[in-house]
Amino acid sequence: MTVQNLSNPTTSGPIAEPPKPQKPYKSPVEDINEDNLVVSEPAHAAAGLTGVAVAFQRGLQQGGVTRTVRSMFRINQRDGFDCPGCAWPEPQGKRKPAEFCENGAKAFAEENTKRRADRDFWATYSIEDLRDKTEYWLGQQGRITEPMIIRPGETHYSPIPWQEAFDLIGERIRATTPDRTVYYTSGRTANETAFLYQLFARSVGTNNLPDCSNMCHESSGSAMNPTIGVGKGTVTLEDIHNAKLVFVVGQNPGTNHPRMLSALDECRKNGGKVVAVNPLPEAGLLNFKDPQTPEGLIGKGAKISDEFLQIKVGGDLALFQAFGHLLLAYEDAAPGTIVDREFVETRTEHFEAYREARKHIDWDETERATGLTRDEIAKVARMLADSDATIICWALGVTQQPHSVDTLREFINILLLQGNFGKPGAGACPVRGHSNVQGDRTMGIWEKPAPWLLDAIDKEFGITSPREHGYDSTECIEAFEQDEIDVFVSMGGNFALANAETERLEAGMQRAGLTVHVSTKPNRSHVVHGKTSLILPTLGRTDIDDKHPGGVQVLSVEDSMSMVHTTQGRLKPVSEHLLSEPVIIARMAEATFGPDHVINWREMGEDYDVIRDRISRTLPGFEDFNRRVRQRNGFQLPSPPRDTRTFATPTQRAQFTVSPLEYLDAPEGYLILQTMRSHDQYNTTFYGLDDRYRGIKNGRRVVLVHPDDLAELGFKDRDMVNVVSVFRGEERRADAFRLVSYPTARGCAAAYFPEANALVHRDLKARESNTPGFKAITVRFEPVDAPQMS
Ligand SMILES: Nc1nc2c(c(=O)[nH]1)N[C@H]1C(S)=C(S)[C@@H](COP(=O)(O)OP(=O)(O)OC[C@H]3O[C@@H](n4cnc5c(=O)[nH]c(N)nc54)[C@H](O)[C@@H]3O)O[C@H]1N2
Ligand SMILES: Nc1nc2c(c(=O)[nH]1)N[C@H]1C(S)=C(S)[C@@H](COP(=O)(O)OP(=O)(O)OC[C@H]3O[C@@H](n4cnc5c(=O)[nH]c(N)nc54)[C@H](O)[C@@H]3O)O[C@H]1N2
Ligand SMILES: [Mo]
Repeated sequence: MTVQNLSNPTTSGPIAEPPKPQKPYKSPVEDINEDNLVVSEPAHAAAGLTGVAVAFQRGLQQGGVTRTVRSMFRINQRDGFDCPGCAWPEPQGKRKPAEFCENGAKAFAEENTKRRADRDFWATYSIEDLRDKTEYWLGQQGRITEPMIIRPGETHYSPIPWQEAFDLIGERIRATTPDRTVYYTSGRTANETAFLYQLFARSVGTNNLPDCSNMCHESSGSAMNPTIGVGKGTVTLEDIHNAKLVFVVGQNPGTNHPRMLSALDECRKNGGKVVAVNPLPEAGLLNFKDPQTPEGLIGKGAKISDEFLQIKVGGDLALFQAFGHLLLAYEDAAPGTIVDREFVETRTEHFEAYREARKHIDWDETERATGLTRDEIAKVARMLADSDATIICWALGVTQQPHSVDTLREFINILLLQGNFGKPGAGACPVRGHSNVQGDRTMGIWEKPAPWLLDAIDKEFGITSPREHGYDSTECIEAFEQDEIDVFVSMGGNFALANAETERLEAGMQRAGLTVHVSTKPNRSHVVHGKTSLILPTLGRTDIDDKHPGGVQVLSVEDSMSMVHTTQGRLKPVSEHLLSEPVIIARMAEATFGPDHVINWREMGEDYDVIRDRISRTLPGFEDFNRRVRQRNGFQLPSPPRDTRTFATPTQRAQFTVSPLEYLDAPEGYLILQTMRSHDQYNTTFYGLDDRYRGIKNGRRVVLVHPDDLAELGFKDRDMVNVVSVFRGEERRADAFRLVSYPTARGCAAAYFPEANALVHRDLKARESNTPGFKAITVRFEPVDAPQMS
């Protein structure tokens, strides 16, 4: 295998002395100084010229002029790379010269950086030093350039040749039992990589395949699979353009899915209406300045939402139950005008139970749960009644709470009531996060695999996959703590920092025998590592993958609307020692199973067409994968609700469901805290310190609180506090945050992910999906004696 000679010949074996840097290493950035926090008025519109300017500036800082200009125009182009920014689909046919998005460009600039966390970096800083740094500082050091290892008793990571690293992994996996090994996946992982990775885990003999989806949209799948027979969205981009009414619930598209704003704008231009449901008046939900048009660059911008329901955190279940109540009341008043009877009778079940349950409503409690008035709710219920093509879009604002699955089932009820499946402009639209998180699940990254999937894998590859379910990401916290994990492999991501219960998880991870991090940049998980730890540096989306006998390789991804298409990097990698993810997996597998294994790993690492051929024989919807993925725009995976108004549930009918009312009610003196992303971060990677739309700059340890709540709790704007969460009588703490007076809904607060993750108890999670309750934290504030800010 040609990739074999990528082994780095210049490094040594175990060392006693800390390595010495060959040349002095200097960090390109200062770490965050929270005293420099600047707070200004929140913005009322997203994107526009500032966005373009910021994106190019970041690109130039990280990558230099040529790399920036050459590559920014290849984002989301037919022969270019898929934007690593988010999973929103690209418009087809009339694709603009560059579907430009500020945050997509920043994601790209981060990866495309010329900064290097090379061996001098690792020799300069000890683990103790690195543990004191913020994630911002760690990530800004740039791309990792060669495999690194730290062994028990050592203070620094030092280089290790690739083959030695693979041999060590193989040895450790063989030395333990399969159920004591875990394989985590972050959602940037491409289809072919994901397929190979799950095959590796199952060949070892475990379904321990936790993924970032467990912390993200797992609740969406848990609600949708049993009710409509699929765990994915049922709309296309065209549907968004043609809908009469689009809900955007619990989502901040101006920051996290900026290209979605173009689609909402188009929907409104076609006469559709948009309703935003959010505790925060997010800039992108209010107005949008389309950077693709001259007016958008300099003008005032277009309105995005026709109605904005400023809901209390956790109030969405109550809101959609109220919608159901009102729609049924309108139907009673004018039979045959609201409910799509033909659809309900022929395609669904349990409507009568639903109707019965929604007959009565306690308006006082509904108003308390939602923080909205009956009139505000009725106004939007009327819009629903008047629409014959409604789409509900949602994201994390409704997936990370104890009652999330109930909330999402209530969304499905509302859509079913009016027959909003399988017709133009209608359907369910969970808006995914990581650019290939949906594809990873399609490829079998799932700790609770369906039996048919394992049967198909076993038939194609001649292995016997284990049937027992594995750990999800939440269960791993406890498994680490109980010493039940010997080997933890991480395909991308930053498991320690992204998950709940930061302190206990970090302590737990350090008890594992071996942690393996396939990464592009330094992160927190690398420095709260297992007893022995490997960092394996890999190619990113934008890097060319050409060290193969057959030349350049392409990968593929699936977006939020089930479109599968290719992605291909063009840039010269920052180091000649990087390996692609499929090659890393193939070589780990070869080192684990030896060259005579029933699966020919080497062949798949060399030629991704071979992986695709085998996927096409294993997974439905991927027939003729190699040819179809190379067509213009790729291909769309089938969806029974969308394509044929059919539902692959046990009875072949969609299910109405009945859930009791539930919401988050903070006791006296407490607020409900949600955690969210700033405009200048990608999950645990911080691009910079400017949450521009919310007016928060140069600092991240802030808690946004309504001015009246601040006054009621006896605090002032900019007071320094420690945040204390309570869950089942247990407390968790996160120290030294500034309170910021902010127009959020009453009774709620907001802080940034991941600074606030330490507050999330591991049992605070969504029932049924196990997703951490990142948007459901009961907190109080303790005053800290600190100098007041000017
Ligand atoms: N630039 C950038 N893009 C990204 C990411 C990134 O970090 N940076 N992350 C990617 C990933 S992995 C994901 S999953 C997505 C995340 O995309 P989002 O879901 O938009 O991410 P969050 O920042 O968590 O925002 C959640 C929104 O829900 C609102 N919210 C909080 N609680 C509630 C509630 O109880 N009810 C309602 N109705 N709303 C609520 C918050 O005010 C906020 O506007 O974005 C993806 N895209
Ligand atoms: N409090 C709170 N916590 C949350 C959330 C929240 O809303 N609130 N959201 C949750 C959600 S939605 C998600 S998806 C998770 C995210 O969890 P993860 O996906 O685990 O975290 P990321 O921060 O996206 O991972 C960043 C790291 O990925 C590596 N990386 C980047 N690109 C590549 C690549 O191409 N290949 C490889 N191998 N590595 C790469 C880099 O080393 C980088 O440090 O966090 C969850 N945690
Ligand atoms: Mo996510």
